[in-house]
Amino acid sequence: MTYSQSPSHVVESLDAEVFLSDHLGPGRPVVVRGALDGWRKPPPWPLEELARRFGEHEVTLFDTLFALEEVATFAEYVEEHTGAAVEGVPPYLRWFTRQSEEQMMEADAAFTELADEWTMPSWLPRTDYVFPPTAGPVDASRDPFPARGLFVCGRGGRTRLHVDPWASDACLCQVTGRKRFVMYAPDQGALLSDGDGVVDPDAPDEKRFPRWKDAVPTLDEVLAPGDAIFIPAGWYHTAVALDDSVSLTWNFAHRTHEDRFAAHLRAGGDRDPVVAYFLRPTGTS
Ligand SMILES: O=C(O)CCC(=O)C(=O)O
Ligand SMILES: [Fe+2]
Repeated sequence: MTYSQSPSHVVESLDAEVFLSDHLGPGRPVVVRGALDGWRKPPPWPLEELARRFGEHEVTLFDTLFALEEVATFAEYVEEHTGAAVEGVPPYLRWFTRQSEEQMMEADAAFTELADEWTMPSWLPRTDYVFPPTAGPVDASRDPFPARGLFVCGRGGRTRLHVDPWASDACLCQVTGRKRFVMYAPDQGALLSDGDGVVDPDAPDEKRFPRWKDAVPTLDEVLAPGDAIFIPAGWYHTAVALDDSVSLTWNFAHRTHEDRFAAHLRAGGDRDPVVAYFLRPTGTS
């Protein structure tokens, strides 16, 4: 019997050229161990310290997908939903920088304060994004990106299986705690989705998704503090925090995928408020 070595989805280091040719271009996920080495404030960032710094800020709490459930202060969240005593599935603190006109509770001030303490992994492109549109050098630690946020959840917090919007790729930096990530390739979609929704593998509706168990994940890995993961457009992914967790994340479309992003806009994607916000004519706010 012969078998070909499947390409590795977990690496100990990565350079920009290989990222472009093997991951960003073809749309292949990758976990990079130690990707956050060199941060001025090395992971893990203790939650208590973040609570001391940002405790008074109002933040948005979500369910296990993206439904806004509650507004609380950062300190209230850490107090009520993290630590040893917490049981069950806590709400999920997703604190986004500004990405639409109507957004509540933006994290911009906190990101400005944190800007010197972290940096985008070195293998990500510095220039030539189409979403947000930028020609010159950018760094997600300083510059706006869609869905750029500080994600905090107590142990057991999770994000249900989904595909990210905007035909966009994403990067997630795991800063504090361990997080299990499971990913399915886009071609598993016929098994995982009925067009209106996606199966929840933790509470599957077998009638609605009778063949979901035939879907095979490509990646099932535990991220540790200091790791980063690349989530290509169209990939199904779900995550669960194995410890109290802090992640930094953002979405983007790079010029490499300009045609795909343009097609998304033509198909009506330009009416999305986040897309409209980032593509608004310059000179307006
Ligand atoms: O880290 C997580 O919980 C998943 C994040 C994610 O996939 C998202 O926000 O789109
Ligand atoms: Fe996602």
